[in-house]
Amino acid sequence: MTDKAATPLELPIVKAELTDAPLVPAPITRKHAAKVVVQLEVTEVVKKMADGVDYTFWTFGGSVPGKFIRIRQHDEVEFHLMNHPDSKNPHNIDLHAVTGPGGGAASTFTAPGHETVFNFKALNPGLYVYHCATAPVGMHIANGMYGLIMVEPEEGLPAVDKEYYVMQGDFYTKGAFGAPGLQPFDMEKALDENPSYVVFNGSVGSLTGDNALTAKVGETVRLFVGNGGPNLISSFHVIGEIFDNVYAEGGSTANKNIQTTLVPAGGAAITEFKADVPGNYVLVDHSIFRAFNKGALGMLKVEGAEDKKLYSGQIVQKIYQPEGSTVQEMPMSKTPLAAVASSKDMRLELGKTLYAQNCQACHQAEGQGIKGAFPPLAKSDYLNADVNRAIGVVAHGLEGQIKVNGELYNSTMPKLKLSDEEIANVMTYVLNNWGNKGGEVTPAQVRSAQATASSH
Ligand code: HEC
Ligand SMILES: [Cu+2]
Repeated sequence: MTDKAATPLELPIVKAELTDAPLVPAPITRKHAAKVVVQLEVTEVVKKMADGVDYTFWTFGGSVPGKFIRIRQHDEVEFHLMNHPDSKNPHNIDLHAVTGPGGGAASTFTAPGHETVFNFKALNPGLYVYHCATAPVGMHIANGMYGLIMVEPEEGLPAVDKEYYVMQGDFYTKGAFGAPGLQPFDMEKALDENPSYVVFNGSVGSLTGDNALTAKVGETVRLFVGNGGPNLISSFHVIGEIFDNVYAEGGSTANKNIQTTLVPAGGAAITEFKADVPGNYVLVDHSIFRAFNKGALGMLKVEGAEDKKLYSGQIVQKIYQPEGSTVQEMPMSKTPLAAVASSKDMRLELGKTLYAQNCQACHQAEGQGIKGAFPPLAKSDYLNADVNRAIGVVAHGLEGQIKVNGELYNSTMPKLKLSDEEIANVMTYVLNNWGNKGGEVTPAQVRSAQATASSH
């Protein structure tokens, strides 16, 4: 083991601050180069992939993605890679910020219980991915061995109010999405590029509920976005925001006014925007089944005063009657042209379709919800304890904290444009499925539930 690193005397020595996602180290204020010492430890650990689902992750620093490293252009880095004695595999590191063979991989092959050291000079500024490059490389990456290193330009990055670290990855488990227990890696699915999970920051729900990112109205936000892959390209998007700047592929040129930015496997992007309007903003891979069905969904909560000029909220909801017929406000209790159920069976049938069209994207096909984002309707204690309250939720939408089956949710259910008849049908369907208590909801009950709900 070589431990003496030729330290040019003129450079001050700095120990790198390393952070776990979604946090990033403080911006660099130095106006000169330094000798930066990075100490990164590889561990193989069982952690949560999703509610009730565990996975043996291989990590740079204990979690996925690996520690965020922040240095300055022209810094000389003394890089230490330690592999924990409990590891079962050798590992190494390829940093895309390195100019040199294998990005460091050739110099860092490290057996369990060993440490390797190499030096490199950061020649180019930018946001770079690092990853393990030990064979089988795909498997090491698929198990979570990636992270980001930011090489700030000499002049630094423009100041912003909030900075966060978000990194996407695709995971291949023997069981399907949500199948419980400790899930082994599935090589066949990985070869087919058919992940069971696509997530931000290593697990389903890592950026939702209590883990949501936060900002205040008026603040500027910078997201350091990476994609570890191993296979998928991310169409990174924040629902309801426009990126003022995107440093595409982590480089030095800012594209302006971007809706969705492509983040390649083994690539990165820096996105910046101002939080102008309060509310919940959902981070997604806009290959949208990945977001709502495989986990690639996070949330940014923006708090502060509303500005109705920027965003009014819904101001009108009317019946639309073309061909010159008079347009009228929709009365709360009138059912427009929708089919009217004449029996409970018919209600169940109509409700099933309504559920698929209006609810399933969030609450999922079997009403199981998505942990941390969308509460379950299956065996929901919240629903079964008070059906009228649940009718109110569907009729008016819901914001604020609720507890469902012991889990807290603090999110937004939108107000849906459903008639009393439709609410009766979909609620009857929900109540008679997935272990719920049964019964029939009639349009009359929907009307009276709404009357009570709006009176407090
Ligand atoms: C865009 C996503 C979305 C859609 C679509 C949606 N919901 Fe929700 N729903 C939520 C969220 C989020 C909550 C929790 C709100 C909170 O945290 O305050 C919720 C809460 C609920 C609750 C109360 C909590 C529980 O689990 O019992 C019920 C009942 C409910 N929704 C029923 C429905 C029905 C029925 C539909 C379709 C007609 C529907 N939702 C459509 C997101 C959605
Ligand atoms: Cu490895």
